[in-house]
Amino acid sequence: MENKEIARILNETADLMEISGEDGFRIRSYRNGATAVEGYPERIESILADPEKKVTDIPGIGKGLAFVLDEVTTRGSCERRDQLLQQYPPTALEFLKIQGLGPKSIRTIFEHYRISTMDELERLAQEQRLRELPRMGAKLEEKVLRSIARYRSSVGRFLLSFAQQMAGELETYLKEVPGVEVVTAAGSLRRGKETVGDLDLLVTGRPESGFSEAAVLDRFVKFPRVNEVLGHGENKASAKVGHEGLQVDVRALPRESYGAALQYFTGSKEHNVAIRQRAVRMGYKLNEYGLFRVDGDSLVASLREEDVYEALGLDWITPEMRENLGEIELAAEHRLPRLVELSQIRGDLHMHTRETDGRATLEEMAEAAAALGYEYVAITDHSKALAMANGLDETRVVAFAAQVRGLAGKLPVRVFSGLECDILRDGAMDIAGDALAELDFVVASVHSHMNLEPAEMTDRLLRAIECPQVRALGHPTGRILLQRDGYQYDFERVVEAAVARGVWLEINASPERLDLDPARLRAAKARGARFVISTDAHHPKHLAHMRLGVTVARRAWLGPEDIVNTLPAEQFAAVLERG
Ligand code: DGT
Ligand code: CA
Ligand code: CA
Ligand code: ZN
Repeated sequence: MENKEIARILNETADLMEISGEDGFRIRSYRNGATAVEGYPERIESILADPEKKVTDIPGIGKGLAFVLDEVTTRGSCERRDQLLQQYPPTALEFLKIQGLGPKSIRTIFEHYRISTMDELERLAQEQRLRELPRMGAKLEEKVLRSIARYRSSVGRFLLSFAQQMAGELETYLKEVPGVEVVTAAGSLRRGKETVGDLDLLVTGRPESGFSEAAVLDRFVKFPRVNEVLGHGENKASAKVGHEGLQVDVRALPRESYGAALQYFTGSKEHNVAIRQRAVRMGYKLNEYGLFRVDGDSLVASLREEDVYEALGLDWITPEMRENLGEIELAAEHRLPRLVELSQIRGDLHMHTRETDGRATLEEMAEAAAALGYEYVAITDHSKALAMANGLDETRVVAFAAQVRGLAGKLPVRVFSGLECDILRDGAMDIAGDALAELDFVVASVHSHMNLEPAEMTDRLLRAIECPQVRALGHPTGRILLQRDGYQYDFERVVEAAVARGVWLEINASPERLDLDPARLRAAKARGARFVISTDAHHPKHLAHMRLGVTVARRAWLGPEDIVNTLPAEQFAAVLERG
């Protein structure tokens, strides 16, 4: 079990304890434990298994919690959590995912109403009965209703990065089956959608090298992480995988229809409907086995996906664009745009170090960036409003800028001194202008008061953009995928102001953000915005998330000219200099 998962269970237990009104001291010990575990560089599981090591040596882990960790890693729960789950409906944990409802409000609701399902909670809000409770009002009811809707559309979906990782493991595993040559993820994963409903894997090989459909599917259902087989036929098997329960559909296909199947199962449905209509207009019929001429039923194309598109008079369309948003028309006119590629990214402009809540030093981040082939990075630690993260105050900002000037030429990539400066509630910067002016690059972000009225949030962001040192707006909506909607504001107005002031919009590539989303990116590009793709790395390995940010940019049809950090270091520095 990963440390992150252990931390999640500890936090969940603390939430339940809070719902039941236990004393703050015990709750805090679980929460502190969760933080300690999540940030610990070594796997807790291996420490527990190693007789030479003690988990109680980790700061924040006492004897009591050591026992709990043992329970959690062996059976995924602990005694306290089990007891509390007996006392409250299991939906208590789901209620916690509803924005606006913390453990205290859930406790109040349970004290006054006997409800146990999400539908019942929704009804309470609709019937305006939440506002009868202490500290609750009409606004909360609205928020709860919105959040329940979002919750319903997110259950059963998974982060793209998680699905990709699972697809990678399955690919390695299935490639061991004799004769298997290709394992490809199709569906929303191949299109790079930010969240994935289920994983669609296509597998093929050549009979002469021993490939058999049945052998692939037999092996798939024995994958150690399969926990429930949903179906096992001749060409297709489905199973739930991992304790998260991601559904995986595996299709084993003959080599000769692979291209057609890939086209079909990549989708999107909307794209395929339009493609099939085009085929019909041209006297063809298209299905997962191939493109056929209607008169005579003869096969036109099926081996390669490109062949299918070509036979339909289309340039091959990259999967990220297959949403029927005009890409088919462009492909017919050979006018598809050139999209940005990972290899064109030359620097990363948002990352944290040990100075605040990152895990590595500036030097380590610079080395990791060099290993990825970058020319430059901006180190952007937090500002002082994030006291929990030990954010920088003016003195430390000025000292940091001087330190980076002193390092010039001594690191494997060019380092720009930066800051992720908090945007305060009223839109003022958390750091005084003269200190900001010492830095090369300031990205301004909202981390607090995310529930302001849209008009107030708009004014706040407009004011932040007015600050002369601000060069980029960090994670511009603040959304957390599957957990939290972005803050509400007049997006068009803020984009227009950003364009007027030359402030770039960030595509935050961390897997749970991917913020901005493709639809907003497209709207922003139409208004003339420029973008940076940044990872917000808190660890050297997070720098690899860049490819997720690039995928999002490609889904928005952005080209290298739209992305400022495709510029070579010299040119990028010149752009910063000009201000
Ligand atoms: P997801 O799994 O919800 O993230 O989204 P997709 O796009 O992966 O959808 P999924 O798994 O239902 O289907 C995979 C692809 O199969 C889909 O993108 C398009 C293709 N497909 C072609 N025809 C049909 C059809 O009639 N029904 C469905 N469900 N999919 C179809
Ligand atoms: Ca799918
Ligand atoms: Ca599917
Ligand atoms: Zn941030």
